Amino acid sequence: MTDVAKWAEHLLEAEAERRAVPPITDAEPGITVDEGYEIQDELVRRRVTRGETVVGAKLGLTSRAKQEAMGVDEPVYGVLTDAMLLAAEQPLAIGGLIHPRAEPEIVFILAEDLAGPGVTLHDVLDATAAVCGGLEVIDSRYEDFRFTLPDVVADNTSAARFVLGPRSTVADFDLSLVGCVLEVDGVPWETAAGAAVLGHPAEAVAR
Ligand code: 0L1
Ligand code: MG
Repeated sequence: MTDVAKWAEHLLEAEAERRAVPPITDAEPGITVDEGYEIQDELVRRRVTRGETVVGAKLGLTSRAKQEAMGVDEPVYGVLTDAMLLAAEQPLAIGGLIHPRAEPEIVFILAEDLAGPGVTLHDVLDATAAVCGGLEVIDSRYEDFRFTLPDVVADNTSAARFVLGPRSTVADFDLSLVGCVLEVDGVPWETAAGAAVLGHPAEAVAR
């Protein structure tokens, strides 16, 4: 039986001390994805106990490219709190993180809660008040971003910081056709389309 409290505390300490640690599965190879989520739940409970508020959820590993890069075969979800939210013009203090990476995201701002099973892409679009582009800063607590699926789930899917762009309504465009250009110092670095996210970004939310 996995010691959920021990591993949740271990990951929170690694974050607080800005110290990358070996993946949990190095010590406990048999840990399951469900146990990973139990550790994540405990970790989030501890964040809330220390004063943070849950403000949203994040989906990770939703594109085939990212799944292949990480050697996993299913999407994952994590929890976002107000302590992770950066204001649009706020510089990111890199020194507060271990080895941050940035990811462009499509963000859904929901007018009402969704509860499964059986949520469809159209249910998601109906429940959506607005969408916006966002940047997520992930910061795995594991050495060299080396992890298995249960590890990354336990680590709240590497959640660290996020920033939101201006809002639009879903009626304005087809999200599967939305283009994304990630620039570094004004130089285009990567491009993608909304369809890279399971065919349609709302499909990822529905799952
Ligand atoms: O948000 C993401 O897609 C990242 C999920 C966790 C995997 C990673 O740390 O790259
Ligand atoms: Mg992400």
